[in-house]
This record gives sequence, C-alpha cells and structure tokens, in this order.
Amino acid sequence: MTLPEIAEAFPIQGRVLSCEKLGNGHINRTYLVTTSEGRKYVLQGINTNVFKDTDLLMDNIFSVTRYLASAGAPTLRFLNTREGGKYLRCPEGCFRLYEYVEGVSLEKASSPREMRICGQAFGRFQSLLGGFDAKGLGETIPRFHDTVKRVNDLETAAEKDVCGRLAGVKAEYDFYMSRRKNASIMLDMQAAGQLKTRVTHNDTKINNVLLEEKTLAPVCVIDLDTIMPGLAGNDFGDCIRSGATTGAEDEKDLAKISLDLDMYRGFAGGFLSACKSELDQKEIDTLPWGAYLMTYECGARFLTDYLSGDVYFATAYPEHNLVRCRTQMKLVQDTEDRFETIRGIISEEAAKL
Ligand code: ADP
Ligand code: GN1
Ligand code: MG
Repeated sequence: MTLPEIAEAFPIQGRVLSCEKLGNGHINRTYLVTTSEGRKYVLQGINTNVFKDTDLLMDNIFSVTRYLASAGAPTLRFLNTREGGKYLRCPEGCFRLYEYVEGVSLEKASSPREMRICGQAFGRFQSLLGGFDAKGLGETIPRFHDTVKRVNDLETAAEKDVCGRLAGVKAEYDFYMSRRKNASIMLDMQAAGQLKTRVTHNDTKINNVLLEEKTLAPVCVIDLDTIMPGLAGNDFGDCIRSGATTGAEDEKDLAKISLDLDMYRGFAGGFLSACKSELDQKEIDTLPWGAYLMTYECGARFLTDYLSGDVYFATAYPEHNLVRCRTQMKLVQDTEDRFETIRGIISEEAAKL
C-alpha cells in the first residue's frame, strides 16, 4: 500500500493531497498528511522493533488520551481505522493516525523562558497523570529506565563487539563503566519504598512537547508511546538532558556543549510550579539525580547502539550514535562538576512556591 492509501484506511476528511516527513524523532516514521478538505493529520509508522506488542501499545495510548480528554486537558486525538481498529496492520508495517496539532516542537530551547514553558507542560502532564490508574497500563518497553540494566546491556554489547568498533571507543566505554555504581541510586530508593512509583511519560525530550508558535504557550505533550509506571525524577531529567544544554544532541564540536544552568533553572521553576503539590520532598530532592541519570543512561544507550551496529535509534551517518554519546558524556561531566550548585537551584525554585 502507498502512504496515501494507508492514510485513507482511516476516516479522514477529504482525499490525500500530500504526505511529507515530519519532525526529527529517533523511533517512529512520522508524516504530515494534508487533504483536499484542508485538514491535516499525522500518520505514523510504528517502530515494531522497539514496541513489540502493538496492541498493548495502542491500548495504552487510547486509554491515556481518553483520560486526558475527559479531564479537559489538551491531548492528541487518534482516529480508529474505518474497520474500527486502533491502528492499521498491512504489509508495509503498523500505522496509526491522529490529528495534526498546530504548534512548534523545539529541538533545543533558546531561552530560559522556553525551558520554563516546557517545564510547565511536562509538570502539568505529570500532575494530570497523578489521577490515572496504573493498573490499566501495560509496559510498552520493559525496564525502560532501569539504568542498571542499560549499563549491563552496554557491557554485553562490548563483549559481543559485533562490528569491531570497541577498540575505537575505549575512552567512552570506560567513562560509562567507571560510573556504574551511580546507576542504581534511584532504583535502590524505589525498591526500598522511599521513592514513589507513578504513571510517567518517560520520554520527556524537549521536542516531545508542542508550543504555540507566536506566544510559545504550551499546547500539548506528544509521543505517548512510553507512558508507563516510572519516577517523577526521570520525567524531570530527560527534558533537562535535551534542553538545558548549549548545543544539539548530535553536535560534533564538544567545545560547544555544556550544561546551561539558566536553562536548568527555567525548566525547574516551570516544572515545580505545575506539579510541586503532587511531589513529596524525597522526589524533589532526587530531581538532580533524575537529570544526571537520564543523561548518563541515554549516553550509554547511544554507545550500546553504536557497538551493536545502529539497530535502535535512527541514524544519518555511521558515527551518529557515537557523536550523540559524546555530547551526553560532556553533560554528565558538567553535572558532576556542578552538582551542589544544581541542588541549590532546585531548593531555591521549590522554596519560591
Ligand atoms: P518519535 O517516537 O519518533 O520521536 P514522535 O511522536 O515524537 O515520534 O514524532 C516525531 C516528531 O514529529 C515530533 O518530535 C514532532 O516534531 C512531530 N510531531 C509529531 N506529532 C505531531 C503533531 N500532532 N503535531 C505537530 N507535530 C508533530
Ligand atoms: C528517543 O522517540 P524520541 O526521538 O522522542 C528515545 C528516548 C531517548 C531519545 C534520545 C522510545 O526519543 O528514550 O532519550 O530518543 N525513545 C525511545 O534522543 O527509546
Ligand atoms: Mg519523539
């Protein structure tokens, strides 16, 4: 089937005029569909290598979006297929379709104000999910933010060294292995009952929130594939990882990469203003760890994928995952060097509320 034929398996208004690639996600294949009735939709080819159980994935997404809509919150609106399914399975893969939301998704924030707005959006999302019953959700990627497992996976990939790339990345590999003891900090607290397990987004990368183009008001949180039980600190953390930085995730010149504490403060202020009342003191205290661990984990995942032959993240050139891994290392190092200052920022922003 062609992409227009796939889109027309859903009850869209009008005939398909165009299907163009949309955004810069690393996981799914995303297209903007425009129709003869002037309507816009997003058609997504689901990455079934990453999400093995498409029924469970789409059940989760339909129940979360229904819940958010009934709470009056802005959310994505998915269409059933003409035959009533939650997605279309065809020889070309599994596809879902939802209404396009006018707005911009930032690859990087350019001011603390933008970070504050993203913080409000993800904080509000976290707060709304506080009322969502986790029992109705399946795990779309088991142990997604189990950082200990992620480091073990890196070690296994290095042992296998299927592409013979390990010899060229010894410094990067040692960087991750030497910090291995940090991987369990939040998981140990969670296992000891000291950190609450919540329903979280788990992929709060800055380009997974849409903002109104002119006013930058938050419009909608997107990319709902990984909503599962998780930790508030991780949702705080991934947006810091991707937004509180002076360069792109795949910047080759590491001199251009550092942790931006003004951006960090902006995000922390926005996030806490929207969900501080939901969080307990232990959760607030671990926010800096969440940011540290999301950066460490993501870098380890990029390196694992590089060693495994680039089988998980979309890449544009052979060294892409290695370049990404190195920017995350720089941010991990900066976070370690400035950890006490960061703790102070969180306390100050929390005390303002
Ligand atoms: P991935 O899992 O591959 O990251 P996403 O669902 O995040 O997939 O979509 C990829 C990108 O497509 C987003 O980062 C965003 O830029 C764009 N996008 C997705 N859905 C919408 C939408 N409803 N409206 C506008 N842009 C969107
Ligand atoms: C992926 O799907 P996307 O591009 O928003 C990944 C995140 C990583 C991120 C790194 C399901 O996010 O976990 O942090 O890339 N999503 C999944 O850029 O693995
Ligand atoms: Mg995304």
